[in-house]
Amino acid sequence: MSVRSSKSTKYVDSDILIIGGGMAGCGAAYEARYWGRKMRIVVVEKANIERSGAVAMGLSAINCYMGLRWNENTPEDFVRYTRSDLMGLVREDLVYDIARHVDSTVHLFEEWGLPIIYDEKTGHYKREGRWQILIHGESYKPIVAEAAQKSASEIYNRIMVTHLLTDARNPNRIAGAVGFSVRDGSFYVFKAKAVIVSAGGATHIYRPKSVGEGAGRTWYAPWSTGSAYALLIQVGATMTQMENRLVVTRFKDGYGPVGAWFLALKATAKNAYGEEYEKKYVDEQRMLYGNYVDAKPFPTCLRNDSMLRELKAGKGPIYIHTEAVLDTREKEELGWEDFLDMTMSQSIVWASQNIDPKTTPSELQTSEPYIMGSHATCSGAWASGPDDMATDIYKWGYNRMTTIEGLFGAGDTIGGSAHKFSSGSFTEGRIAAKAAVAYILDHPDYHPDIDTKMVESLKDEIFRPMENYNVGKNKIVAGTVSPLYIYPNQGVIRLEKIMDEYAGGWGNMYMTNEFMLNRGLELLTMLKEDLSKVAAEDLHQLQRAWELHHRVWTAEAVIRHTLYRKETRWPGYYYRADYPKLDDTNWHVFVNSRYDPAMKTWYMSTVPVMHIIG
Ligand code: SFD
Ligand code: AMP
Repeated sequence: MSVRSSKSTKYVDSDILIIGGGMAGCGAAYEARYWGRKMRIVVVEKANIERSGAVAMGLSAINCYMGLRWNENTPEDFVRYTRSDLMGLVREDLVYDIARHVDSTVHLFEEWGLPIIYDEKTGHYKREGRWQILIHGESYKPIVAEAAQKSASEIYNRIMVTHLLTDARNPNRIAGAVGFSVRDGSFYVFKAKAVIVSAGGATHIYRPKSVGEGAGRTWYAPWSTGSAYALLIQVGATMTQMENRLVVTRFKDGYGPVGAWFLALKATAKNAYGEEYEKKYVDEQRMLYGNYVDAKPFPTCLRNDSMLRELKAGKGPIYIHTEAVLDTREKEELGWEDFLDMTMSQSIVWASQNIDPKTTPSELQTSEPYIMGSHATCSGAWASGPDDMATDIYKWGYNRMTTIEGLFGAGDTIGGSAHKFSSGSFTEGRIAAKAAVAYILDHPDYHPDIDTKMVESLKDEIFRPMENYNVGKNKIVAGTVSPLYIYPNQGVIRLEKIMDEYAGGWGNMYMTNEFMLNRGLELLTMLKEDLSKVAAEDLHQLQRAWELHHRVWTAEAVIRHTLYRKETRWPGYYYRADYPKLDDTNWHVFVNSRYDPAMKTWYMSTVPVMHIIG
């Protein structure tokens, strides 16, 4: 009996289908229930919503909070900050929309039991930095998930969504999705009147710095596998800023975040000779990148750029001087809790390398690139903006609707709007869900029409890796090298090598050019051919196989976008050696792409960046 015929098919009907129960997905479920009281709201999650997504381990800060009730900031200020941090290019309508709503999300989190730290002197939330507040956040995700669990009609855990389904009568209209249970192997067909994709960002596209004992460790979650991008790209949704990959400065080896150390504890970073270096290269940077270097705070990518210049000059290692700031018990606790709440591996590295942060500085490094829409970066889907903010070119439908009718996105999925973080992603989920409810109410006669032949052929395709294994394993006596197939992990390693060497990974100091990108694309095309030969010995490996597919699609979009933008817009994230300057005359624009599934062709274009906030 073939593998596919041994797997039962289960149909699930919904009004709203939410794919991915992370921060944005939980926000979407909560808000969809508020507006769509009687609607059938279904969440499908590849892990278990209680501890899934980037916040699984917890967080020690909420990085997006305005403090409007205490007049701490305005949404306009936030747009200006985000814009200058992203070297001028953000969708200001989307950023503003999050800024004006995000505080109410944080207040809900507190009401639901998230311990937020207060400043005894002011009575306000204790600030880590201008936009960030401190939390005791080890249980952040279970607290937020509880609200989603109470709101959704049903939550399907351990189902990996592999493909979206468009309507049989209209290929530009969403109708559902398919996937499989990682536990019992059932094939699931979800029908929906509106779909919200909130499936997180992408790691392991580029070769990580962690190898050997630490293999697999990354700063952003290793289970962020690019589904949010691949699902959308394959049905023809327009994507934006996929070249804006994120590189973050992190504590070496454990990838501990730096925000609490720089902002709350006021630690400084110095080269091996004890010199501060961050502003050392400003004159050279201004010549190449213009007045963006004068922004306060100094943009995230330029902070990386300064560090990379210092390392190239042979002044490494770079140290963060934790020992100079942990002078009270309170600060010492804050430092340790920062990692114990959010990145335990960093505390483990300290313990295993005999580093006591009270006496010894720690090395910093820049990470491998990640693809995300929620941190200091804004890759993702091109989305319609809010009614009262968006200019005509940014508005063709409902808020946060992609260019596919009825298909919405939130969090890492949506491009053009950086610095959402956990709170902004949940908020964007709420915004998208409210719009999705309105969309359904405005189209009362719509019933999803699914092409059963297409669904059957997808079932074949989804279980093919297990079929490949059953047939091909007979050619192997021992080991993992087969003449007939590759394992998902072998595919990921090949992908990471291609991206690292040709598309501006850390192995090449984030440098690339047209020749390298074209060669990378060639090798990626060969990897794509081999995807039909991926083998999975069990359901876990089947999930890995589909995660590999999603990562490869994401990588292709990254290369195509990087090729198209002929300038170096975000030094420190990547450099086009053939266009080393930031070029505002020609490239003060968004780069958009669309893959046409019928023609199997990519189309690239640019869209103006409209400055709505002065
Ligand atoms: O300090 C499928 N983030 C931080 N945000 C903050 O507010 N404060 C911080 O302190 C932050 N830091 C930080 C952060 C993340 C990590 C990993 C660390 C430190 C170590 C960022 C936020 O976490 C991030 O912005 C949001 O979580 C983004 O939300 P969203 O919803 O876009 O992504 P998600 O939460 O990862 O959820 C995605 C979900 O989708 C599921 N999924 N389900 C079904 N089928 C598929 N094919 C699927 N593919 C994915 C996932 O399982 C997941 O549940 S600091 O470093 O900046
Ligand atoms: P990180 O821990 O690096 O993810 O950063 C957490 C938050 O602090 C993000 O909003 C960053 O943009 C911000 N941040 C981190 N380091 C600095 C810095 N040196 N100056 C200004 N903002 C920073």
